[in-house]
Amino acid sequence: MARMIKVAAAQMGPTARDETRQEVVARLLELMREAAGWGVDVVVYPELALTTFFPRWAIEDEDEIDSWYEREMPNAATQPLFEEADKLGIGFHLGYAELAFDADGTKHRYNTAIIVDKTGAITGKFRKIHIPGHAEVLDRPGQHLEKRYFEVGDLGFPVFRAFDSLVGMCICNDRRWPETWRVMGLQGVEMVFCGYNTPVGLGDPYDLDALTPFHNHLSFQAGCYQNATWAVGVAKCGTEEGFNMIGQSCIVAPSGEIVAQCSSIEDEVVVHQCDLNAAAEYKRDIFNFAYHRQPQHYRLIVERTGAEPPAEG
Ligand code: ING
Repeated sequence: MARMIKVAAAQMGPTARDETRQEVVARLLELMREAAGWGVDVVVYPELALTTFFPRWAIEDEDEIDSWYEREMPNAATQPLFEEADKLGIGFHLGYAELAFDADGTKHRYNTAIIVDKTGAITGKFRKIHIPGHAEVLDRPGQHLEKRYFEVGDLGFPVFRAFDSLVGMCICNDRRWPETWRVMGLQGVEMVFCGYNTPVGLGDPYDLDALTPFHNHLSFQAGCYQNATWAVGVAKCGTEEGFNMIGQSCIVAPSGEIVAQCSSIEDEVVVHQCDLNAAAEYKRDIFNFAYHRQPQHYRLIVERTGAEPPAEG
């Protein structure tokens, strides 16, 4: 029996520094309604979808820094998104900057993403673990100061039951690290939502910049194939406040094939009907740990490294 989930990658073009949350949410609603017209089950938005990519600036004033974050979710600005999703009967994934407070009032800043189910309830939260860039301003054309603005996520890489599936999340740089995919893969993940804001032209060597689009898709395709999962990778892209960010939002199958891809660097929706059982085929066959990871396969590892095979059973 096929288990289908129709997903939309809701790519965003540039968001200006002075664009209000209300103006951004109006764009997100437009994308959601277009996706709903295709009959999707879930809409996936980018990383930091509510604001411009503010870590490109060294901001000193604490209140100004905090103005880029959400203190609660939903809130007045984002409530219309939850209401529209509930009305349309679809779920969504949203990336945003989260301000969180401990019981003793200690403040924490995270690069966060949530899964909202078809009833408008938040059924999953993830906080970005691989925080790229720098904490200090470097002598280069553009800055990438995420280490200045976000703590390392403290929620691990959980996999949630959602949309009749096992769904995980990662954010941007997380997708480049094999551990990200493997930790979710070992939990049986079938669908990964990943938003990204990937700048180029900040002053890295040209050969690195030129390969950024290739490395973007390579990360998704390898992660999906080696962990037998679908993924939806969604960009905020285009020339945002003078700096370029890549698009190429994509939907990737457990085979590693890109089955849908945005062709613009603007707000754009692409959709795909994903057969979740396609992931199951790979888990049952080529990536069947129980069947293929046999003790005798450890022989070479043991001979070459002296490593002890795992205890039997
Ligand atoms: N951005 C980038 C990313 O990992 C980057 C940082 C750009 C790393 C290009 C390597 C090459 O896609 C975020 N926000 O993580």
